[in-house]
Amino acid sequence: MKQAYFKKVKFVGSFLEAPTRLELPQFVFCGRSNVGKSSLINAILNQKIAKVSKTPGKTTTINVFLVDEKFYLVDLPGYGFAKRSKSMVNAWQKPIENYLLNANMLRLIFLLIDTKISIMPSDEIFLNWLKYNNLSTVIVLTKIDKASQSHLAKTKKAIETLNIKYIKTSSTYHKGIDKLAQLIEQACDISFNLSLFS
Ligand SMILES: Nc1nc2c(ncn2[C@@H]2O[C@H](COP(=O)(O)OP(=O)(O)O)[C@@H](O)[C@H]2O)c(=O)[nH]1
Ligand SMILES: [Mg+2]
Repeated sequence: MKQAYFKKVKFVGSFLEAPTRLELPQFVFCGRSNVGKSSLINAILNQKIAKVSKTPGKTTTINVFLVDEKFYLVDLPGYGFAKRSKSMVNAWQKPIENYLLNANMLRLIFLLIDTKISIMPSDEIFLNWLKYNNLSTVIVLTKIDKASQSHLAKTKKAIETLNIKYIKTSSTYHKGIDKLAQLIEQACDISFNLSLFS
């Protein structure tokens, strides 16, 4: 059932470089363009606050939302959009890397994967980078409503070899959103241990 998990949401702003020194816990959403980041944020917050677009590669800034004056959700620009010039792809990396490595209150990184498309080379590169830098990552499988059973089985198999926790979601049908909201809520606590979350 659809319900509001969080009450008060404030759009902090769009940034070219995310503020690394924030005083509250931060949760980051990243993944390839069009994977469903903005839709997922809207589903979690139960309002249309993040822009959803049919054209991939629209969000090129870092959008920050403050929730219940308790934590921040950070919507990163999508990567792996072929129509962008190579220099844009490189320009994406530096400020993001800088932010992820220096954010003082970063709690979890949600890496979104389209269930039907599965893990692409750009996701793999990014996942390796996250692992190398010891950043707590949870995979969010998106658009499960669009994936067949065989797509889902194939994608699950690919993820299980990575040994990373994952949550299956559909923003359209509000599936898995409660679990994600719960995870965010729990991970605000400094003593939270991701390996114990199920
Ligand atoms: N069927 C389906 N479509 C979705 C879902 N989530 C997002 N989309 C669609 O996927 C497209 C890209 O979504 P968006 O949230 O803008 O992706 P972003 O580029 O990662 O922020 C839009 O056309 C959305 O309507 C979902 O759960 N199910
Ligand atoms: Mg977006």
